[in-house]
Amino acid sequence: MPTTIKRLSLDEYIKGVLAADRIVLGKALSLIESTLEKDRSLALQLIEKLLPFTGKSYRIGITGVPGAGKSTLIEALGKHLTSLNKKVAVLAVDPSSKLTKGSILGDKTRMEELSADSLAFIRPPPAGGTLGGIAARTRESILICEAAGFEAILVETVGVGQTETAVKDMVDFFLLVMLTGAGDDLQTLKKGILELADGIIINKADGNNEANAKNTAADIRKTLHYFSSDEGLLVLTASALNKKGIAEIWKMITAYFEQTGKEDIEKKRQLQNLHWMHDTIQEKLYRNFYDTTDLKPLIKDLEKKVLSLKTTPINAAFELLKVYKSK
Ligand SMILES: Nc1nc2c(ncn2[C@@H]2O[C@H](COP(=O)(O)OP(=O)(O)OP(=O)(O)O)[C@@H](O)[C@H]2O)c(=O)[nH]1
Ligand SMILES: [Mg+2]
Repeated sequence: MPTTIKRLSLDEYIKGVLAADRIVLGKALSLIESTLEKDRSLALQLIEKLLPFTGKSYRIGITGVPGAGKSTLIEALGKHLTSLNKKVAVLAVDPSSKLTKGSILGDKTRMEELSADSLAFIRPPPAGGTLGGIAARTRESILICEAAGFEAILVETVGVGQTETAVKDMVDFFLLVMLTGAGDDLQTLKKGILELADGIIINKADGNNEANAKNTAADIRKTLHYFSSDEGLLVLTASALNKKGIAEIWKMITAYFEQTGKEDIEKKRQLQNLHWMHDTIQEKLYRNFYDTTDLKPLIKDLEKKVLSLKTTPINAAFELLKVYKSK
């Protein structure tokens, strides 16, 4: 692991990001992703300075089971946007991601076309760390990309419950990519995904699968009909691979922004900021608690007592918190 990474000065980061200098942008994102204390303080200063230049993008999250075609769809949607002369940044949240395997730049879908596009910027998911940590970094990365002038930020997430919720809480529009016949059609809907998704795409609607996909979409629409509060939720079919139905997806997203209105999007973002604040407190307190060296033996001791029923979990927790507070 490199011990000394050459960092730029705060001013160089600010100027470079605002000038949309890709090299500096990449370096700024590396700074954001760093967990070193001194990088953190520089990163926080950078975000503070760039804050006035943020907020002007469409923040879009894309979720779905592995292999649903999220990356392929992001590439197709990204290309559609760049064809409309819009600047697109792609980020990813994948807590399972290691340096060798990333969901967007691993040996799977590399988004080759979009990477070669001068209006697009693709950032592989940061490796490792807790979901809380990774989610916080992604929120910061969104702001940095906005300051660099990106008009649409597409965030790919792996389809794991907690990651979905974390990403939902940092975007304006949450798109669920589904497959037909994968056993995840109606079941997924029951799993509370309705509260998360702002739009649903039945992907791989091509070849023999096209009719099935259309049927699934119709079924889902029918199911949604029973949930009156979700009348606005749209269900479309697409083939990300053949770039079919992509313009319609963008129409669906922009219609959502128009219908919701600037004020309500702003309110949603303000609430998300509040959550962000509380998430940060939780994350910090949690790490601080478990990093407190003096507590470690007591934690071990009380763990044993809980296991052997010598104390209750609640009493053990209260005792530990009391000692922690007195530190
Ligand atoms: N036939 C067909 N295949 C597709 C379509 N979209 C994606 N695929 C294929 O499905 C496979 C998975 O696509 P990805 O875009 O990597 O899926 P993903 O959801 O990003 O997968 P993870 O990142 O692993 O979760 C690839 O082989 C794609 O070529 C589509 O519309 N039609
Ligand atoms: Mg992917």
